[in-house]
Amino acid sequence: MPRLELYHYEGCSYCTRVRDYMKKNGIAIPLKDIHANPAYREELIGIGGKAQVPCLVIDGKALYESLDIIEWLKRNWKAS
Ligand SMILES: N[C@@H](CCC(=O)N[C@@H](CS)C(=O)NCC(=O)O)C(=O)O
Repeated sequence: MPRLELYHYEGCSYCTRVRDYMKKNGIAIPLKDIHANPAYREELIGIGGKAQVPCLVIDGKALYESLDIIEWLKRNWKAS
């Protein structure tokens, strides 16, 4: 599996959509809350160019859009 990280924050409904999908499917990915830790927000802007969440970072590349993230997980997630 590539290296994965999900940038998100609590209270973001699009993030909840992705986290709920992950929970339902037993998917564990390191989470980076950009409100709890403003350094993560800066990190995300450095990677993807904007602070929009959710964003799944796949081997250092940003994938924005909750539905695209879920689709990517459907196609690619394999528990290690
Ligand atoms: N269409 C996007 C919407 C994401 C979105 O609007 N996220 C909000 C938080 S709930 C956000 O990050 N807004 C700040 C920004 O876009 O810079 C998705 O489905 O992921």
